[in-house]
Amino acid sequence: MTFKLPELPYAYDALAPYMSSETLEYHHDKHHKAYVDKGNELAEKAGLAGKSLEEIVIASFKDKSQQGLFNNAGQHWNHIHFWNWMKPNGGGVKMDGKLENAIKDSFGDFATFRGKFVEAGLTQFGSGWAWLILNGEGKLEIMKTPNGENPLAHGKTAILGVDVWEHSYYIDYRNARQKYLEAFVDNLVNWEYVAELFAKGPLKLAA
Ligand code: MN3
Repeated sequence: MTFKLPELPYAYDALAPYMSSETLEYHHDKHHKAYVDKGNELAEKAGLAGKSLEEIVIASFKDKSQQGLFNNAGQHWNHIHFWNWMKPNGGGVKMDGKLENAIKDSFGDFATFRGKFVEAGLTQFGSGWAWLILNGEGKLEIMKTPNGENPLAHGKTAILGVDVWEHSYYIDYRNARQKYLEAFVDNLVNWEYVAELFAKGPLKLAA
């Protein structure tokens, strides 16, 4: 077994009213579990079962014959982080000073960052993710990707990401993706985890 479904780092009802226990039960117990199960099956078939998740994401993204494995491994990586990118009583502007400075330095002010992050999630047509990434020059940038794709596959360092697949918001927000994204930034983001990833610096990947 290469991939393992992690436990949620909080109770199913801990993120209400911004994300309901019904959403978390389906999203974690059904959707994430399906990526883990299918990913294990396909990693085994591809002879990659002994590799790390990061190695499998990168290798399967490069090899177009492994699209199915990439979709599931990418989504496994995305969701492991996504659960940690949220916490009860999260969001807002209170965060580590170095991270706060990097946001101001990169976007001008927090409101501009918030607007661009929400816009990226809103304009990702169909399923996908919006990201805050740390580039090699220490600046932060916004990125969006379709389906299971992520910054890691492109050799980039994600420090925050939000799932904009309908399964992440349709129970609580129906079609109002913007309201979901605003609630994510204002009430859910675990800035401690973002600061932890920011402090690690850009990914060092073997060439
Ligand atoms: Mn999802």
